[in-house]
Amino acid sequence: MTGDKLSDAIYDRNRFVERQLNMTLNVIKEDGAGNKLMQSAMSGSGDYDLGFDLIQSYGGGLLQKGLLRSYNTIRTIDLTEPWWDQAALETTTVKGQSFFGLLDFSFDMLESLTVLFYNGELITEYQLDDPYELFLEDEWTIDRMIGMMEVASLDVNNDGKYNIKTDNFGLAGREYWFQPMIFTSGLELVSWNDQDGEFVMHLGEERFITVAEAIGSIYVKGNPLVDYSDYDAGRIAFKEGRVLFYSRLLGDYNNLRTNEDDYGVIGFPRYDYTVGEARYFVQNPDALFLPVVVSDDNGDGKGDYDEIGYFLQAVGSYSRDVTKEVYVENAVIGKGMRDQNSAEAVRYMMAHLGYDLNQYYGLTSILQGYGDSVMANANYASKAKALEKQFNKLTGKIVEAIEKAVEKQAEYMG
Ligand SMILES: [Ca+2]
Ligand SMILES: [Ca+2]
Repeated sequence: MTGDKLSDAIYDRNRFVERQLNMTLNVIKEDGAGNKLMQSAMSGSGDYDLGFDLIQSYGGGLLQKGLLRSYNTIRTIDLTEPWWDQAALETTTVKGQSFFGLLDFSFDMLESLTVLFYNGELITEYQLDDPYELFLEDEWTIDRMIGMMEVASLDVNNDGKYNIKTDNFGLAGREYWFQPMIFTSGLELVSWNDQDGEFVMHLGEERFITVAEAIGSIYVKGNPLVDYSDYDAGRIAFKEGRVLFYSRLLGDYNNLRTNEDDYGVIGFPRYDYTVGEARYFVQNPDALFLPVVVSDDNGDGKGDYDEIGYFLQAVGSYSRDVTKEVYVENAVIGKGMRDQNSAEAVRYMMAHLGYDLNQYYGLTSILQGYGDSVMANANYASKAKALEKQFNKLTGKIVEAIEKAVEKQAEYMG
């Protein structure tokens, strides 16, 4: 027992599940989990039953090498149970297969949620609208945020230049591939079309370009209201009360606890309220990965997939009922975010998570192309055209890899 409520709750959970299932959880912490899992699966040694690492370290590599098994094939798992993240399943399931284990287990998808911290003292000082009130009134838009950023930006030392180390900014922090406001605006850069059996890139579509241009008007190179060139300096500037909005992951509240200013947490704003439901972007979370070869500890001559399934169902169910609430109350509400409104905003975001297929399937060049257009705030349609061939080639390979995986998995299904 460590005295930390969340650690204790996770410890209790693991012991409970071990007793219930008469099993022992052997957790090995080492760097490069993806590589270890790959070696284990390729050699057939089955040293690991599950891997846990960033999704970007698996989707492009292990999946395409045919070394991952989808959770849909495990007889003892019911993916419709609520502890499996239904938004993640809906977004990342391709050809009926889901390879990404995002369930109530570690809460890393909550830690990796992109949010805006805001400085409450600056809101008061400049007599700005409270972002939470705007959010409640369905008026929390990109335009409103830009208006507030304009008020809060100031060339403090009056040298005609904006420097994150000396001046005041509307927004600092990380840009997360310029994705958060795509998601809050009800859009996504890439999706899977199950009917046509293909991935679709939305970069060149009219509504997407309209929203991307609004995002680009914030992040375009040279905009004095914003600095995302130096994350450390941005954090310091926010702590020093020189930044109105600070863009980070929810888990970063740990770094802000010494902040003497009053601060709140809000989701990114959306383009407008006419189309689509807002979702809140989860940046490259850790997930559980199931290799194509696992151990046979009970010696029945078959890989222990059924047993792994029992484990995931038990750990997911217990986490959802007990551990998740400890996480929310202890970590999110208890210390970092004093304001009850922030806690409410966070709860809303947690119920509307958004996941990006580019990160799951290794389509980094597509993200890069979109990012380049945002930084220039131009050429969206021509960039989409230029990327089309590459996109079709890359995604064609993914579809092939998944089809191969389905064939291999049939052995287990019998
Ligand atoms: Ca200056
Ligand atoms: Ca077995």
